[in-house]
Amino acid sequence: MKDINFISACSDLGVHVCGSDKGPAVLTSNFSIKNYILEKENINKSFDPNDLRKNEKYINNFTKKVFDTALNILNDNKTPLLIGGDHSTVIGSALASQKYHNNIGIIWVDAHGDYNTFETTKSGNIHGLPLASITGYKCKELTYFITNNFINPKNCVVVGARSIDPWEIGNMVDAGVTIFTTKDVKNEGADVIMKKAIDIAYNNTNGVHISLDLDVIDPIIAPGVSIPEDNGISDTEMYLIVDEILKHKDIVKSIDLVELNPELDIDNKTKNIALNILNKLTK
Ligand SMILES: [Mn+2]
Repeated sequence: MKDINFISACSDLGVHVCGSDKGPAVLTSNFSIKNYILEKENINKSFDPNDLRKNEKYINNFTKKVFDTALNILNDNKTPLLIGGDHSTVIGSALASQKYHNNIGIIWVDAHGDYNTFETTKSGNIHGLPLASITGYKCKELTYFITNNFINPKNCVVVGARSIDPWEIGNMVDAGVTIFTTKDVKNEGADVIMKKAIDIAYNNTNGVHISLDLDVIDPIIAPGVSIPEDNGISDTEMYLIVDEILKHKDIVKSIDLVELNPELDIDNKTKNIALNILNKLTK
């Protein structure tokens, strides 16, 4: 990890719940780190339950901006740290890292699999599709600006999952993604699971992209997320995951920290955990 530059990915277009677009401003205000602020377009966001491609066009426009920004940071010999925003915003950051470093793995720390496709999504919320998109598993519409330069799903590891749709798990098994559940983290230890994840993601690759979704943490501890899932990992376990990232600074090429929703947070609990994570990563 070289010098970090922030990308403020101020978009909540990937989910029907509003507010995660406000996350970056809340988290970056006290840092004196170069910060590329990307705003979503001023559109009427789709909330139509029958719309299974909600805000697709505008998410694609946003993804291309993130991709170009992350690539600029990498070309400048720096490390991009994207702050979301909902999880759909990282399609551009992960694929920029893949393009620049030419063959990387990815560790997706998340309560959800984010491995739906337009064929399997029931909500039409595109923040449920980014990992499939990044690993080139269908969803080609969401990566229209890139051809054949995706992260190999065999180098893709999900950590902390506890809410994966049955039709989504079929996609993950088909693609060859490795899944470590919340139970795995609790039983074996967050550090042990992260070491295993890094081994898989770094196997025959040039580095690893890390994507941290705050909803992996239990919503009693971190309530400020758009789609909370009960029985998550603790903040202590989250910090152990971050400490493992720091122990592997040489192979970690790019990072995301997403899904803080300040409008749903209680007593700044989630914000403070996110700030602790950012302080560790930028120290
Ligand atoms: Mn996610």
